[in-house]
Amino acid sequence: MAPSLLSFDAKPYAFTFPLEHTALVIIDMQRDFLLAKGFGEIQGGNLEAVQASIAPTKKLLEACRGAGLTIVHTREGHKPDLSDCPSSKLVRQSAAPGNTQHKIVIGDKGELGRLLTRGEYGHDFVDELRPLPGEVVIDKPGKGSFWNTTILHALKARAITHLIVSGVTTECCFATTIREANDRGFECCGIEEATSGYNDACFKKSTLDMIHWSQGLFGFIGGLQPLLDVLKPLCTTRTEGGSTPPQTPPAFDGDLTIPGLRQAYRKGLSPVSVVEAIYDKIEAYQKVDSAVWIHLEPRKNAIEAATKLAAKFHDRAALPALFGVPFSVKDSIDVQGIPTTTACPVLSHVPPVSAVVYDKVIAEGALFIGKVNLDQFATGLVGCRSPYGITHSVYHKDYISGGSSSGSAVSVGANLVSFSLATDTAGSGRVPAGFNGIVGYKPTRGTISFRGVTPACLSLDCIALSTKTVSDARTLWQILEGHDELDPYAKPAISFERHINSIGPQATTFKFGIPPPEALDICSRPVRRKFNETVAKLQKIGGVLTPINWSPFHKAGQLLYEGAIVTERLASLPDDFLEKNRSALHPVIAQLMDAVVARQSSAVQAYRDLQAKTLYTRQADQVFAYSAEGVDVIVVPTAPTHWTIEEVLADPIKKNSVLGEFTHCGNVLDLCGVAVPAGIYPVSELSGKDEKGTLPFSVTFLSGSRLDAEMLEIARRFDVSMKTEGEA
Ligand code: TIU
Repeated sequence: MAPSLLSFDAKPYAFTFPLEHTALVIIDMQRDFLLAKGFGEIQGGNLEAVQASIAPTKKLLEACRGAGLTIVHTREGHKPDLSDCPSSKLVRQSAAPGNTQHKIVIGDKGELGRLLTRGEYGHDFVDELRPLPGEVVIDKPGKGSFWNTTILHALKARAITHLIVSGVTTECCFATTIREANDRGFECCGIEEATSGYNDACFKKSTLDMIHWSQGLFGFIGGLQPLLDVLKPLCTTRTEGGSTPPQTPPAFDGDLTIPGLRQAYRKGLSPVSVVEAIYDKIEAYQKVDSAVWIHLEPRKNAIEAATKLAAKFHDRAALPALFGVPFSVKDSIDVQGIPTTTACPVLSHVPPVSAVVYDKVIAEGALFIGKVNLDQFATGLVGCRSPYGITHSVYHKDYISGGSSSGSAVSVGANLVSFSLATDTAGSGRVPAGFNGIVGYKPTRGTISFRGVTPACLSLDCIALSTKTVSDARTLWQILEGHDELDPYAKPAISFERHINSIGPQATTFKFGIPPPEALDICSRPVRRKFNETVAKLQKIGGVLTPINWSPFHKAGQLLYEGAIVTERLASLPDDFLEKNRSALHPVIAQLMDAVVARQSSAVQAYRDLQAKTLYTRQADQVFAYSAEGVDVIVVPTAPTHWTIEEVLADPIKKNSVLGEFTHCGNVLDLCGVAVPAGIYPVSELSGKDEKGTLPFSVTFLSGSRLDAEMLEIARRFDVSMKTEGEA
């Protein structure tokens, strides 16, 4: 459970770092700084001095890659129009009286292209230190790496708290970056041989001494060899130049998690073997549940895609992040050339382009397997509202799969794919995850593009990710996140983020709130029991239970369906849609739509509801860590109970609404949330009948807008502790 700590000799004392929370940052190893005729030669000449760190940095990079550390490469430079280059940087030096050195400035044409200009030859990395796919590249306009870049967000997203820092130049960007990182809470250790500058004889010792002076004013400075010594035993890749005897490619062991597959692929597993194995499983599962898929790619197409992928990436040490990872897509998300039905065949359309999320995972090497079932129009939390059939929980054929992302959760829960692209408006990603023993993550709205997805309720819709583990959800989030200027609901890229705590409260303890006892009364007996166990488990892993104001969460949940806001569900449909298509709709959906029309909500009511939504959002903000009394997360049961299919069919609307008790507020209040498996309980405890079988229990972690990184880290710790230590 505790992260594996490594330690090596450094000044002013040994640098101790948690392997999975540490990144190697390589500063500005660009041609412009390291090669003749670049920007650096103009700055300081003495290329021999600055080039001294290339070979040691290469050794360091290989050791860190081998040990599986996060790798970050920074690159200094400017947009071609120089709009991000202040005059202080552009002309100060050239304006010096008597200047003969700075005859050309940033943006001017030199022999390696325009100096320090993005896209030019000189701006790019030297050949020895090129990034591999999946490594983070940060383009920075300043000397420090944190000004006007996404580096803090990228490091937080990966739960990084410790940095090993290298690169050029010692006196400039290396030192500035360590000072900036220190202010943001990172523990940094610079590596002496892996940094250099233009005037090392004069500056290097002083610069490094200043960093560790006074028992570590800004951080640590260590030597290369002691670090290599501690990393060496962790190396999982072949040493360069070493020959390996011919091996039989490993067989697929059934592990569909992203790191599990990655490891197997690196050892030579063929993606074709994975495709063959999962198609065998899919065919067998059709007999268990025939309602999972709306469109299944023919086996031969998937094999062809896997074959092409294997040929494209033959260097198994340099694979893209999702190489050969099979996935399904909720059938409200566009895939070019394949009908998007939204489980309503009359509305089906064949999209000319794919949704942004689909393109992004394909670009990282993921393998598309098919499109999966959902509650019609992504409306419902049950999985019983589709003309393509009713899916059931992977745990029990009589119990619902949950919805609306029913096929997404089942395809992951039944081990047919590694992940599914889904959506979540009122709980559609979280509830089915809970009913199938998987993770359902709903990031802060507007941080992943919604372009190419048929809306359910556009101003509240959100992409959701169905995965096996919290870590997989986090990996996908990092790939999918990004501002889409063509998505009107996209949030701007983050410019300000809270500091991190490398050894402080976030690393060891966290504060969490739960609903008050009366709010939990709605839960079934096993859900209450398992929830109490979860609270105890959270306390065991460092959670501090803290009282919260539950009222804004409860009221926001009610606002979703009991006010005027539900009318937005009609806003994405043509005005005469209901009259024309009523008979083609699923009867429960038709009944729901009729009820919305009958409500005749006025514009006055709609504005009152929007004002209430704003008020509750502000009140919920107060609950999270923005204020001193704030909690890091709220923890709720994902759903209050688990219905049978029969129970839902007998009372479809009421049974559905109960399920959203703890999810409805999520998008109304602009929260992020992740449902995580939290054990199982006997079916008999729920039904009261003497019967065999188990059902999954799930808790959801909720946090404030854009606090995804913090929330996922707490959820990940819980997920890992459940998997390694079992239940409380
Ligand atoms: N001028 C100088 O020595 N360095 C830089 O401008 N950038 C970095 O140090 N990378």
